[in-house]
Amino acid sequence: MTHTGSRPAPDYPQLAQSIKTWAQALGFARAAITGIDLSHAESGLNAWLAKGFHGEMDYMARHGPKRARPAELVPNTVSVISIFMPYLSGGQAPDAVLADTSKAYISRYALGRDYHKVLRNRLQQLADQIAVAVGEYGHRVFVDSAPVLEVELAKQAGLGWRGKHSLLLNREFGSFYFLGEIFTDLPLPADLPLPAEHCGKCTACIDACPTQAIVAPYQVDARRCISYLTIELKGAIPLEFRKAIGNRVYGCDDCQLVCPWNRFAAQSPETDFAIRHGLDNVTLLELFAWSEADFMQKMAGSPIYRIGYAKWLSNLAIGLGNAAPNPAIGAALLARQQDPSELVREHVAWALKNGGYI
Ligand code: B12
Ligand code: SF4
Ligand code: SF4
Repeated sequence: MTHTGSRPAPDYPQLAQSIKTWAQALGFARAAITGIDLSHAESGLNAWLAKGFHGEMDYMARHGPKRARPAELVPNTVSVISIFMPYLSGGQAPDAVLADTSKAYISRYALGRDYHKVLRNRLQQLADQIAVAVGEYGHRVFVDSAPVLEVELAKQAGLGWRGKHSLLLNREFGSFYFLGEIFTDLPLPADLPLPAEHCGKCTACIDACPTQAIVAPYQVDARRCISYLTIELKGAIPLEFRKAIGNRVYGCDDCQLVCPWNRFAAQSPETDFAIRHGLDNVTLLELFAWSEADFMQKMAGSPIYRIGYAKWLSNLAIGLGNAAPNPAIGAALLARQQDPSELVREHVAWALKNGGYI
């Protein structure tokens, strides 16, 4: 769609203000606007790709410079409306789960409904509301999966600064939120980036990373990141990372958990992110006992569904192999030694050995 309405041109500053108000009414913590110049970020993206930090995420390289050039991705784009939505939904204290080796630590963003759906629907509602005000206009909504430098766009829009872990954070909400955007052909007045960043001399996120994935401030080698290893990587998790993964079976939050700005991180008002199946505080053994049918049924609508049953069992096997030894764990691992999946068999074999069961 392009902006072809026959109505008089809107009052863009007023429209921008309305968009921010509508966004908050739709459950976004905040919305802000930026232009499309990301040329300053292109060299960083290229350097990251050149070092191979994207690992097997071929899609990160596939779109070439489009990732940093919004108007090449969606022709006629002149403005980007950037939003964020917090996802924390209470539950057991993360540190307590991480410290209990019998428990499964699931990244806090994945305890409820798949955010892609939640944010995309909500962004579409915002886009539709804009259409009511201005008539037909060009736009496209994005959440996560598109070839877009979302953190950089949000930073440019003044929604926060980039932490040394590379994520967006701000003083009011910390960093436990999702980002999304509407690309549009409406020439909305751009907001300014924040005047200052507030990491100072802190390096807590870099120091806390269990696998030393933050190889330098603002540089994450995805190949070392537990989020990549437990979610994105299709094949076997390299041996060198398995002990460090501990009981993190889906994603990792350590670099955010230690961040001083997350001490008062906002809880999400979204009921869609409410914790399902007690995933905030569940034992590895309980999850490992799920059949494939259980997995498909319980994880339907969750981001975890995307990794599939074999990857799920493999991740759990690593957790079990790292857990304090216990006969019930040994028995559960032995029972899956002949699993039809080669991936699962290999991780189970490692776990049996690492846990001292064979
Ligand atoms: C690929 C990806 C990943 C990869 C790589 C992470 C990464 N830092 O690049 C993996 C799988 C590891 C990952 C993990 C996570 N992710 Co992720 N991920 C993305 C995705 C799809 C693209 C990010 C991207 O463009 N990376 C490319 C690199 C180049 O970008 P960058 O790190 O921001 O680098 C910039 C600078 O730091 C600098 N730079 C980086 N490296 C280098 C190297 C050199 C040599 C130089 C000079 C400069 C430089 O240049 C770059 C351009 O400005 C975005 C969604 C999106 N479409 O943007 C979500 C996103 C960034 N992820 C998100 C989340 C929540 C996570 C996790 C917290 C999930 C979890 N709990 O497990 C972890 C956090 C790990 C971490 N510390 O980054 C959220 C972040 C929200 C926020 N508050 O910022 C996003 C925005 C998704 C969303 N829509 O909400 N993720
Ligand atoms: S832990 Fe420290 S360095 Fe890392 S993002 Fe937070 S304030 Fe910045
Ligand atoms: S998500 Fe975990 S593994 Fe990845 S950079 Fe942060 S602390 Fe390191």
